[in-house]
Amino acid sequence: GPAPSQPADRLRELLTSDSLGFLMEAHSGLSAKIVQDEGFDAIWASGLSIATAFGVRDSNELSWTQVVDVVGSITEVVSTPVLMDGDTGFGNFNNARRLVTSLCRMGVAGVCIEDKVFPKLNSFVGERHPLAEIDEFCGKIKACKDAQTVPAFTVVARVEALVAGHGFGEALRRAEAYREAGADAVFIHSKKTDGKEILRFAQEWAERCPLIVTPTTYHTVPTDAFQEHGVSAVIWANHMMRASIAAMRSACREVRQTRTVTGVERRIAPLKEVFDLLDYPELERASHRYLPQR
Ligand code: SPV
Ligand code: MG
Repeated sequence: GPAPSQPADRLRELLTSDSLGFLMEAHSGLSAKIVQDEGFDAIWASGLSIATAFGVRDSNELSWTQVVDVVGSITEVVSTPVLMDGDTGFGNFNNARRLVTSLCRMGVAGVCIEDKVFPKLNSFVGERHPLAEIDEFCGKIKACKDAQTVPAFTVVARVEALVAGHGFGEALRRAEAYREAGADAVFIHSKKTDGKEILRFAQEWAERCPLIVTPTTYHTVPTDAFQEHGVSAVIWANHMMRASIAAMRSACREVRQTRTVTGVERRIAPLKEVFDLLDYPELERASHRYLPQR
């Protein structure tokens, strides 16, 4: 039959097809395996979630190689395409293109770079984050596109103008400049809760190139509205990490208070699930095949 398509091809297909695609966040091999098991189209390797899993802040407190190592531990164990949150590209055009060549070697499907300045701070913390100059960011996009060694690799340009309080016109102007610079898709971000500026942006954007949204603060907007406004993909950006904090907190507290694990036993994953998730049965079969049988 035909060769299986590569992750980069599948991410590109997800972004360019007529139906709305869904990316779920992962921040480790384990969380990526669960996302894949549950049938998501693609994985968002979230900067916030990866930093949080290390116990540090989403402000480039991890080195870029630490983040890339985590992304590599994800691509090693899943076949689902991975879109890496590349923050600002960890520096100027040169740092960003070095990132892209590393990701191409590792089988990562795409990278998202945002128009802020290094060191960035998470979009939901503080106000009026400084933005990159438009021409400087366009050069960064061009450098990334010129550096990719996998033809279908996707470079997403993330527009922070709305989050930084610069208004709608500035957001549109930047998105258009980034598209002209060669971005394969635009990620428009917002921290408003009603989602109105996102739907308005999508309407005005009118499918000039694939558009990605991240309904974290505006999660009550019905998902169908994104499809109806021509959005290509939705990222659930931090929900695996937040689910794990809630579960760990609750179990940890109960065990501490009751001095026994019996109470939490029925609501934590059984070890059988752990072993099935990591395919221990395959090791058993392989052992029969490759070890001398006595
Ligand atoms: C992330 O998941 O790290 C993101 C999305 O960049 S957000 O936290 O909404 O900025
Ligand atoms: Mg991020």
